[in-house]
Amino acid sequence: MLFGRKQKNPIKIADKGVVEWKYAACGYCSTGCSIEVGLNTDGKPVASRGVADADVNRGKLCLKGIFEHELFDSAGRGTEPKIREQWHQPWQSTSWDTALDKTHDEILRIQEKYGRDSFAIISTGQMLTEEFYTLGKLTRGLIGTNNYDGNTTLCMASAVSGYKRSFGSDGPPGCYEDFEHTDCLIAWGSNLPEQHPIIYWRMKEAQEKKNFTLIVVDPRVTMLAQNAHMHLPITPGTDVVLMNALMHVIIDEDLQDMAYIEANTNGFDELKAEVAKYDPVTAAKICGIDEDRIRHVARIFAKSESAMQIWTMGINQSTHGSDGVVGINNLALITGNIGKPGGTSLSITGQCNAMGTREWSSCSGLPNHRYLESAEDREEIAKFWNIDPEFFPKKRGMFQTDIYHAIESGQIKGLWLIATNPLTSLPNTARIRKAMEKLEFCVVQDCYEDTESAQYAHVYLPAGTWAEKEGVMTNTERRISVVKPLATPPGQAKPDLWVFNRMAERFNKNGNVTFPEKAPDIFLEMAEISKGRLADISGMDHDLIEKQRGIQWPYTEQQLKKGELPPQGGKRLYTEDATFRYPDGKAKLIPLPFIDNNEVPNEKFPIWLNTGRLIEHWHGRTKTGKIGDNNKYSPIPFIEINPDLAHELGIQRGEYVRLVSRRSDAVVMAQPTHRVAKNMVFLPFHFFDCANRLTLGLLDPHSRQPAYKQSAVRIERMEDQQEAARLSMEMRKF
Ligand SMILES: Nc1nc2c(c(=O)[nH]1)N[C@H]1C(S)=C(S)[C@@H](COP(=O)(O)OP(=O)(O)OC[C@H]3O[C@@H](n4cnc5c(=O)[nH]c(N)nc54)[C@H](O)[C@@H]3O)O[C@H]1N2
Ligand SMILES: Nc1nc2c(c(=O)[nH]1)N[C@H]1C(S)=C(S)[C@@H](COP(=O)(O)OP(=O)(O)OC[C@H]3O[C@@H](n4cnc5c(=O)[nH]c(N)nc54)[C@H](O)[C@@H]3O)O[C@H]1N2
Ligand code: SF4
Ligand SMILES: [Mo]
Repeated sequence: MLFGRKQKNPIKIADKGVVEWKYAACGYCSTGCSIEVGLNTDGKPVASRGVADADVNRGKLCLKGIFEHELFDSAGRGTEPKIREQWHQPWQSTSWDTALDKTHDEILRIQEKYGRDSFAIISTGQMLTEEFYTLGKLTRGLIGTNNYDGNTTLCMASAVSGYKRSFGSDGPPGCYEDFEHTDCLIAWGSNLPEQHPIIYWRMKEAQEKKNFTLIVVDPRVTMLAQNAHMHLPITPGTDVVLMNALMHVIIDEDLQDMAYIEANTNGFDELKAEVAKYDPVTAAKICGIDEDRIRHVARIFAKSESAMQIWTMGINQSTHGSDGVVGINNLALITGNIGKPGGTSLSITGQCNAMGTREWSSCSGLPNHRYLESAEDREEIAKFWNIDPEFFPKKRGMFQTDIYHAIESGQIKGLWLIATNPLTSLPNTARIRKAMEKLEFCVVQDCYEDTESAQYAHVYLPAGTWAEKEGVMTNTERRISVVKPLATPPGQAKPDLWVFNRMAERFNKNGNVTFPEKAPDIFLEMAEISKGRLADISGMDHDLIEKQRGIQWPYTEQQLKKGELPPQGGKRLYTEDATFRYPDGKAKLIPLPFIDNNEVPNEKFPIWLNTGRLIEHWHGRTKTGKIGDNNKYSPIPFIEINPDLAHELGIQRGEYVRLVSRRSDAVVMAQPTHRVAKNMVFLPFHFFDCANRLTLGLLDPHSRQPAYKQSAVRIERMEDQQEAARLSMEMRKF
């Protein structure tokens, strides 16, 4: 029977007058959906739709992708370069030449006065790969500061560090197709339906067909948790304890894959000795998951023919984020679940090109996972770029999170921010503000001029974004997709690549280093130095990538010639014939003693503060805050609060409350929901000067990634609701 009416009205979609559809890949999250943007007779982008024959999204798009064409003429876009002597003075419009000359001169002045590393450059996961590569060449090859890092330290650093420690190299070994082959999936700290809606759809479709066991580890009842066979509402920050306990049970009951362990790993005995300390009874007291459930999950996981794990920020953003990743890899390795269909340890990445920056930006090293610490790697790249190898530092410089501390202490005097907005995204923003005020020179390169960080800039460079530019991006499953320009940047704004090339001219006076102007040519240069590496892309070029709607690396020249791989590239790493990247080809099993070093609730600050995201918004909302169809869902900062806690505190739905942490306070609206337990609130971090006023952000010792998900607050009722509403308004710039 049909609900309601006998005949359904067909959905009517307004005719936007599209006369041509143009191809791109989505510029928001790391899922890597293929999009077509519809242009009307004036060539104006007026609609977006999913590409049916793209393997990733198979015609689907989420709420962000479907309105992405509205970005091009959204409010706040920067249209001309700007300049001023002091950060608190009014801006003056200027020419590109003046803005770039000033930036060049200030970089040199600061480096000459205070040393090469006193000028820092912070990049992003939201540009195109050729832009990353060019910025890397400029920074490492000509400017020469070692304090060059990306916002990926806030995001993927723990995954990178964990992969390196376990496998000897970064690089997620699995793919989305693994969902179709697996018998058991553990999702650690990942809100897949909201943050990667199309990966979720791929997972859900596979699950409906195969009904594999889905286990979700997350302190909140996310939509993923609601759909799971088992939801483990873990005590925040204690995942490593649960991992150790699962391995304890597996080894205790002899469920490990000894043949795989012996052939492919080192360190089993040391791991066994460590996990012996984490019997389920002891572990349950720390991680809050009862002992029987721990045993049950361990058995299901180990006995599954193939079992996979995915994770996102619930693991990475912790004081033991890197250990959490190693723990996931340990679990996968001892059960032989790497490199086989449905058996993998797949980090779900975040930003559209977080992978591209890991591979090509030279932020923590040199291109294509090469190390500054390796003389051979330095020699190879110096020769290729035509520079003196001695110009390269011999070890990596500061992480992004340490750069701000160095500004605070006066070691760093100048900063170039590219496509990142630390005033909203870094923890404990009061401290970041103070640091920014101390800079002698700051240049902000952003597609929007109304970002919080631009407040502290002396020069603003207006950039193009997404499909105003040309280049490639790599998604979570190592798939490279191409973006072709279908609009021009507004006013005088320019693609980031153009900006880097113009800066390079200023630093490359003798012309020793070449900087190709066009993205397809830069790609060929990258392909050349990728030969024989893990991320070998020598079989690809822009045209082939577009034709295939994305190709997964590795895809080599030889494979292209022999037609060896399926046309979409290499699905998995570390398959039977491949080896891990340590010299002996074996992976490392690493013991993980748990150190309880988080900020935890106490009498004065009795509530856990958990921060994260919503489906409709993107980070600091520079984009989605301006798109009505996204912004309408949550235009104001709010917390998820347990109804019993709200009742106890005398707080009604829709009232404003004050959250107070040891750092500062924030005024937000209360939205009671059973998604969170009585001792926790969840606060989306999308709003300006809000969530990160409160967070502590202790750093992971390996990855230097902040623990955004674990801090402690108290909640105060506010009598004067009108005043509260005004204060809360201040926390949303748009
Ligand atoms: N709509 C939208 N999509 C996005 C983004 C966006 O801003 N908006 N950003 C992109 C980016 S850059 C990223 S990095 C990803 C992030 O994607 P996710 O990591 O999936 O998103 P988050 O909301 O940050 O956090 C995920 C979950 O971690 C849980 N968590 C908190 N503490 C713990 C803990 O101690 N243990 C465990 N196991 N879980 C915990 C939280 O309750 C939350 O449900 O999303 C990407 N996709
Ligand atoms: N409390 C809390 N804080 C968090 C997190 C959390 O879960 N909780 N998550 C962390 C994570 S995972 C991440 S990834 C960070 C994100 O932190 P940020 O990188 O600071 O966030 P965005 O708002 O995406 O900033 C990107 C900036 O680049 C601009 N931009 C976009 N495209 C382009 C382009 O093509 N060119 C140029 N030049 N500019 C462009 C945008 O306008 C925006 O100002 O936040 C981190 N902060
Ligand atoms: S899932 Fe991610 S890549 Fe796909 S349309 Fe949504 S935001 Fe874009
Ligand atoms: Mo991220």
